[in-house]
Amino acid sequence: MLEGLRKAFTNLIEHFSTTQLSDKDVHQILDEFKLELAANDVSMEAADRISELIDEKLRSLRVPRFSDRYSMIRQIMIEVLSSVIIEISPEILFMAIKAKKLSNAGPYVILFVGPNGGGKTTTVVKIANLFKKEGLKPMIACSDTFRAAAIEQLKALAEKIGVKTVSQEYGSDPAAVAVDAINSARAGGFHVVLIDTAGRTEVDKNLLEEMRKIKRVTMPDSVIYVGDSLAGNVAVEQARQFHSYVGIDYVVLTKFDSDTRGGSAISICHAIGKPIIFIGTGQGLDDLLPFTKEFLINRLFA
Ligand SMILES: Nc1nc2c(ncn2[C@@H]2O[C@H](COP(=O)(O)OP(=O)(O)OP(=O)(O)O)[C@@H](O)[C@H]2O)c(=O)[nH]1
Ligand SMILES: [Mg+2]
Repeated sequence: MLEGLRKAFTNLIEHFSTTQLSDKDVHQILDEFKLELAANDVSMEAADRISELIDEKLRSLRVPRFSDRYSMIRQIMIEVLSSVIIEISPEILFMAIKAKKLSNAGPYVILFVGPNGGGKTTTVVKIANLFKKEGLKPMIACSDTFRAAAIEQLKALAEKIGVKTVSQEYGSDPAAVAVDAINSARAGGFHVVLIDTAGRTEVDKNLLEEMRKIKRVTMPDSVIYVGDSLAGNVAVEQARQFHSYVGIDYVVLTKFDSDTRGGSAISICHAIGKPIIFIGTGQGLDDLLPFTKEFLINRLFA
């Protein structure tokens, strides 16, 4: 995992810490570095920004005699990467849900959106499981009324963790299912409603419109975008489109356990300016980790 990115940064640190370089050399090395980033799913825009920041910091770097140039340069890379990645602690979300619970203003509503097969349904259940562990009462709305077997899949997973679901027939209005769930959650004293939706591609305007309608009708407290870390630059474009259509608050990146190149984490943050809250690390319902800058930095600069 992340081997390519790690190599790109390690090479760069070595180049800059062992040689006295002319401006031309610096530019050439940074150009090669950008290509390596791009080969590891970092978008060109994000790669440009990272190189620009590194260049700026290198220019103002003064290395005192006898000090360790290598670790100073390594520190620059860490600072640059930290400034591009956006993290948020799940605690913030837990606290927002608990605050709404205390104010008796009805359940906290979270709308999950994302492309086909990105991992929405699994992630909804993983997060509901976490909420349960936090002492909250979650309910799940089966608002994917579109894909064959979507409702059965969600119900079977929710049953494993003992979380209640609300569903209607296939083909029914996903917004109506969500409203139904919110009403029964309110009546039953549930604290949070997680709305699972059908996967859609960023080019399918009808489905994107439908997603907008679900948002308009349910007025969610948060919208979580579930993206596939393996989808590379496609994931970035998708996130951008979803963000412009519905507005995203948090990102979950799934399939981090697979052979991800890792760049999409950097690119998505850069493209939409929203934080990653969790990463999915497997198909099991406990395979979810809070996302932190340290997670990435430790793996890239260990
Ligand atoms: N390895 C791995 N597999 C995952 C992860 N998250 C989800 N999956 C798998 O990815 C596949 C698709 O997951 P779903 O949760 O059904 O994805 P979805 O976005 O709901 O799919 P649609 O409803 O068809 O759009 C399933 O086989 C999941 O088990 C993850 O973090 N790691
Ligand atoms: Mg699904």
